Amino acid sequence: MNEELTVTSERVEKLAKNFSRSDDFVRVMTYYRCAIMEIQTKLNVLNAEFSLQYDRNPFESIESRLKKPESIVEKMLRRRIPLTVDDMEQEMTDIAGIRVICSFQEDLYSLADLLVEQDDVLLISRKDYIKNPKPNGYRSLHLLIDIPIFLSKGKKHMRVEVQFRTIAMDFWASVDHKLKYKKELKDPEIVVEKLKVCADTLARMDAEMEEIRRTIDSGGETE
Ligand code: 0O2
Repeated sequence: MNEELTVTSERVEKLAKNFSRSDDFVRVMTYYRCAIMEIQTKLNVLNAEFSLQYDRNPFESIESRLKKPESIVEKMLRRRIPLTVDDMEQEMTDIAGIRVICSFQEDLYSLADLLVEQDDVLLISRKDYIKNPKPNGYRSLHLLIDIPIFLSKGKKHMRVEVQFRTIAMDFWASVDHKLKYKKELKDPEIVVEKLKVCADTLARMDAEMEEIRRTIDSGGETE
């Protein structure tokens, strides 16, 4: 067992326990939860309307999460961000996260565009790891969004990271995520290489499925 790592994670755990106990932390996390609800509602409305128009739902499922206090503290320490709730709000952009899983790549882009076009949604940044996959093969569209939540004493702007991906991209990312925590891998380089091949294969399958859908939508005629 790596002793240094154990000491570090113990320290993180202890700091996280104190940090997450404060009233300010609990209040801000509640605001992030509200921001997630706002975006989820917007996506559900778009899903319902889209299905009327095109006879299919653009997304299969939505997942959401608030970053755990341990992960927040670990990242803040790593990035040398002072451990205060104000600094957390200012510097951390992934406390609130939503993942939208779609069947087709085309729908994923349409949904993302429709979301950011809304009056009260402000797009802060857009990272397209589908057009520009990460070297390991990771694919997803990441939007960082500013959204107001309406509280009893006024309006508060919150930031939420929204990840859009297809079922195939999500399958790959979930397996990749799991493997990263497997420390007993015998040959990680080969694994990384094989995972990259899988990611590329899945991307080709996504493109083929999209092609099949287009053929069906156009009445079954092929070019
Ligand atoms: P979790 O557990 O999913 O929350 P930052 O987000 O600031 O640390 P960066 O590089 O700006 O750093 O963010 P990036 O890489 O654009 O997006 C980070 C999130 O994207 C990750 O969050 C993952 O959810 C996902 N992600 C990015 N790269 C990979 C990858 O190679 N494999 C997998 N499975 N997911 C990836 P967290 O907080 O790391 O993890």
